[in-house]
Amino acid sequence: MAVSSRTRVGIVGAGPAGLMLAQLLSLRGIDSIVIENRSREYCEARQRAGMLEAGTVAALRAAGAGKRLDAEGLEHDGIYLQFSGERHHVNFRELVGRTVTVYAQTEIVKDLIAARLAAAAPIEFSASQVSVSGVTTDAPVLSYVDAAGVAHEVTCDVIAGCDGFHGISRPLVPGLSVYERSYPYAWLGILADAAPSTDELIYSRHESGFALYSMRSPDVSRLYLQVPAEEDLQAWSDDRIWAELQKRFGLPGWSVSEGRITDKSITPMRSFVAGPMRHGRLFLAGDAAHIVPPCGAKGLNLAVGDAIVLASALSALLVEGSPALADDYSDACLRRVWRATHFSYFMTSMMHVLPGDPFDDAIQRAQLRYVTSSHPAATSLAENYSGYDSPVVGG
Ligand code: RFL
Ligand code: PHB
Repeated sequence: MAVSSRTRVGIVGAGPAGLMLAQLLSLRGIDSIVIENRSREYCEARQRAGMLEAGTVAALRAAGAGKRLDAEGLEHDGIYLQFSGERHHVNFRELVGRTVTVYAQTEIVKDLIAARLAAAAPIEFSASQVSVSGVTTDAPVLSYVDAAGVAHEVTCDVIAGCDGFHGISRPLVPGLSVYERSYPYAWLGILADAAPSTDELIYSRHESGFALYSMRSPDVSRLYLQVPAEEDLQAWSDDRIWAELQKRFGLPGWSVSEGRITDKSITPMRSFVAGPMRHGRLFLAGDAAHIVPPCGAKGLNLAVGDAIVLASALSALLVEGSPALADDYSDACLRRVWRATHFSYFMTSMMHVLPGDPFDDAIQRAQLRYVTSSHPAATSLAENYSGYDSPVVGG
């Protein structure tokens, strides 16, 4: 016999989308439960995003999760774009009056989990057999087996599918339209105990391939290399990685500072948008509905944006009995998602090298020349990178 309980919102997944939604609902006095199939340790250590739009920073502050972000986040005025042996700064603060902030997704997840636990609000890690039923009724059920092996059935008003790209929620939406693009390359990412030798991120297009210089703190660098899709991580010794990074970023008198590599992984690249993001009483948010390639740093920001829009929509629906925002949820999110999908595609296509394609090579360098020399073109890049049309908490 399963243990039965009731809450207003059942949230599947304790990534940024699910945790932010839970936090925003709790600030509005709406009860929820978060069910996660991985352990807390795993969720808090999973290396992913690092760059936050201005609107995401404001939203985390408004959600009461901005204290450590304000103390430890690294605020940047812009980014560097490097190509043909030149490095150009694109200054977002000057161009659009906004900045961006480096603060790792791992830290956001830790901060939001800590807030949830401090409020003694329900969150289950290491759950198994997670399933959702009855989403076209007004009492959908979230079922799972907890870490101790006890089965639970939680009757909810609404279910939020925040369970990432490989979750169980998206397949529950019938007649989904899917738009997809894969790219013939991947990113090899490393984390290194090395003080960054740059003050802001460098996106470098080199004839050997793209490279990104990012960071996590004044002592830790996060670096990425374009590698072929399906690349074998074993083919990349630490020495080979550093040599390739030095080559792709190197400028006369400047080099990458090296250190101990503490994490190494390969990420495939994909653009994916699925809609509608709602079926009955099931709402999808974040990577469960859309994926962007990481060049341009949009994925985490989109996930937080969905959570903000969904929290307002569910508050109107469940507290005021007004369905208008919930009915508009999918369209409102998809407008923002498609803008970011185009921007990520634009950045990815401009920066990555397709060997043996001289036309592509010339087009990319012409585009890079344009965005680093034309004020309107640089302004467009700055507007998109720093966050166009970000939703506002409580808005
Ligand atoms: P997540 O983070 O994948 O969280 C989903 C959670 O759901 C859990 N789950 C389940 N739980 C219960 N039952 C099930 N059946 C479940 N199935 C799955 C999972 O364990 C997980 O905890 O999705 P969410 O919340 O939508 O957040 C999305 C972001 O994580 C993602 O978009 C970003 O990390 C993308 N991304 C970046 N985004 C940025 O905005 N800026 C960046 O700088 C940036 N860099 C990156 C990135 C993603 C990367 N990788 C590895 C994909 C760099 C990389 C390398
Ligand atoms: C990161 O710091 O992990 C990062 C930053 C910018 C990107 C992608 C990833 O475009």
